Amino acid sequence: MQRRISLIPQPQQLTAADGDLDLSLLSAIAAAPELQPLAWLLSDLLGRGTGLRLPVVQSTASDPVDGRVLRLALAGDRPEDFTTAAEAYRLDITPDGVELTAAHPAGIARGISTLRQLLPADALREAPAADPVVPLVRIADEPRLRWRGVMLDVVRHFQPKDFVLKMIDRAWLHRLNVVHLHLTDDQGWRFEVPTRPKLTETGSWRAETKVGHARDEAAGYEPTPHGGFFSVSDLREIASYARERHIMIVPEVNLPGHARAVLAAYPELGAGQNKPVCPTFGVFEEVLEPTQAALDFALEAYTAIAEVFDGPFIHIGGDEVPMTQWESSPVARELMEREGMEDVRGVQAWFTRAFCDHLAKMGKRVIGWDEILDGGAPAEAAVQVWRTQDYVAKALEAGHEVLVSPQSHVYFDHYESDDPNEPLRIHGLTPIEKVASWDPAPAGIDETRILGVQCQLWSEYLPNPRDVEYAAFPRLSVFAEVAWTNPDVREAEPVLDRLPVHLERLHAMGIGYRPLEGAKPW
Ligand code: TNX
Repeated sequence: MQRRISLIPQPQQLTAADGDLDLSLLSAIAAAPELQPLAWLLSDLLGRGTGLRLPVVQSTASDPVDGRVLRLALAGDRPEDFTTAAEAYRLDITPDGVELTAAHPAGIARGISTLRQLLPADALREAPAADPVVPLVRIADEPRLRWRGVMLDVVRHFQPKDFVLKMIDRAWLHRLNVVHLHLTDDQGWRFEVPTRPKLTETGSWRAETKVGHARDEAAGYEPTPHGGFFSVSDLREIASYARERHIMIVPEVNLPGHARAVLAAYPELGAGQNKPVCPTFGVFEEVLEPTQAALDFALEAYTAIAEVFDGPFIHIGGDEVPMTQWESSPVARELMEREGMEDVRGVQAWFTRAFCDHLAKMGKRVIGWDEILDGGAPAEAAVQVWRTQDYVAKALEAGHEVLVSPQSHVYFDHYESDDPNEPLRIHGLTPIEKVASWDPAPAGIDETRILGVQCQLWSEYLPNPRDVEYAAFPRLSVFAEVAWTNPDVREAEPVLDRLPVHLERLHAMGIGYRPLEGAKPW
């Protein structure tokens, strides 16, 4: 009997034949030498959910393996890293075996995700619960956009390392390729910098989280002490876990604003009075003073994080930087005079340029929130647009590449409906249908300058992994389709029709998603 094939994201080309292949009839996973790590990972995942133990053997095209196998092969000219071509793959499942072919290992990693979705949903469990059977299909696939990301805010509420690893896995299953970690903000500094111990001794902890609104008290939010951080070894583990799955981690060190945690630890770097790590949420006026000491600090923090994460991008933040402290700071005034700046926003631009120059020397590219445009930023910096669509045009005009992530469509910390049963959210309304109908690069935009798209999970009102999951899923699944699948293919079979089958996968993985029929009391 032929099962209905419901994949998310929908592959660009899929042809199904009648019948299934039982993977237990195969003798091995045969993989090119460079694909051995992915082959072992696949063998492990298959084994966990189905009990099948396929050995991994080494093979190249000139050294074929006899019998029926699950073959992972590299073919064709190798595309550059971080291109859509690098993530293209072909997956052929016939009665003779499985062939997964790509020109780059990243494409094999994406094809493995599709193969996992072709298994019964119960094969995604942690112990054997399904037969290793897949339908006969021929798939040729390649993403629409280069950058398909999800941002985790581990600052407003710290999210433990195990949860970060889980989210990397979930991103992988949805063929996303970026996990952006928001690591520093007013409410905490969340990673170890060995040369600056007070960042984690002082800056990672807040005495209490004050409820922000009267409604928060009604919802049961109690003022509680809160904190946590990732050690260098934690970061290394996250980095290699992501690397194995060909997921790029983009770490964000948000400066020169959102700096209350830095300044609680090192008040001498600030332009105002000493204050503790911030116990409330919002935008605060504390910023770094534009001194050599503050710049040295920032560059040290960027060096530390850039040494751990080997991806090409470092996020410098740069959002919501109030100018009030600089307006009244003699040091900032002197800088403005010296550099001939007419506008105080030039002070932020001064920081941005220094960050870009420093990171370029380390072989990294900078990305920042769209506020870096306000005072001007070097054209080689990429811009993550979150405010309005106008900033997409503005950034493109100024020569930047753009990551599209508008709060109007892909902020999953927003409400999902206006039902009073919805759990407390920061504000906003982003129902899943709105995500499903989103076109991130409408006609008229030069798509070659669009890096891609990213959804955000700000955690002011998502205090633990369970809340993050409920906010993220299944909106993230639908987002992944928007990011990967071409609009004409999306229209042919609407993603919302495929979602019920996909929810069985989320359930099998233990994800506490929000039910489609509406919020349940939480
Ligand atoms: C705006 S988006 C912020 C964050 C908040 C978020 C809440 C952005 C660059 N800044 O600091 O957490 O709204 O939705």
